[in-house]
Amino acid sequence: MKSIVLSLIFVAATVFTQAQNSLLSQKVSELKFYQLPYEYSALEPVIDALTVEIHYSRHHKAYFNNFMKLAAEMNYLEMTVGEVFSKASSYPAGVRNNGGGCYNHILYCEIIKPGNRKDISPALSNAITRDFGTIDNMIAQINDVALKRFGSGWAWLVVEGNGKLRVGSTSNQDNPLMDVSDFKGIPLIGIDIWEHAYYLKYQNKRGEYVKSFWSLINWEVVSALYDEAIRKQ
Ligand code: MN3
Repeated sequence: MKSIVLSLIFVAATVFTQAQNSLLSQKVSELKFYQLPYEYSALEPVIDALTVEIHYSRHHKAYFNNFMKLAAEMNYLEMTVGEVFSKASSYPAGVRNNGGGCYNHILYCEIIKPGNRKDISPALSNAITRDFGTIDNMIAQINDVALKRFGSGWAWLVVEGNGKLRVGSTSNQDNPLMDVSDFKGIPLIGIDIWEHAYYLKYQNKRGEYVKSFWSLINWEVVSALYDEAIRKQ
C-alpha cells in the first residue's frame, strides 16, 4: 500500500514539476497560454465559478497576452521566463507585472486543483515542524502577511537557498524569483490577494477568503514542489 501511495505521489510530482519547469525554462517565444486543468465550478463553494472564470479568462489571459506583446519590443523573446525574472530590474514595470502575472497564476491554479488535498509528504511535514513548530502556526503566519499587505499582492511560502521554509509577501505581481524582490526563494504556495481573486463572494473580507483558501490546498502538489525545490539546491 505504501509503495502505491509513493508511486502516485511520484506521478503527480512529475506531472506538475514538468509544467513548472517548462514555464521557467521555456523560451518566451514558445509559451502557450496555460490550460486550466478543471472546470470553473470545481472550487465551489470556497471560490465561486464566476470568479474563477473572470480570473482565468480575463485577468490571467491579459497578463499572458501583454507579456507576449512586450517580448519583441523589449527583446526577451529568446530568453527563458526564469532569465527574465532574474533580470526584472532591467525592464519596465510592465514586464514584471505581466510576466509575474503569468507565473503566479499558474502556481495559484495548480496548488488548489482538485485531487489529494489531505496528504502532506513526511519531508515537507518535517520541514514545517522544524521551521514553524506546527502547520497551524505556519498558516497563521501566511494569513497574517496576507492581511498586512496593503493593496494588491501575493502571500508566499518559499524555500530559501539554505533549504529553510519562509513566509513573506510581495506587492502587485512581483514574485520571490525576481531580482527586484527583497523576499526571495522558490515558491511552494502563492495566495493571490488582489481583490479580483475574491471580491464577488467575500467583498472586503480578505481575511475570510484567505482562511477559506486553505481548505482548497492540494498538499500533494505542494509536497511535490517542495521535493523539486530541495533537489535543485
Ligand atoms: Mn489574480
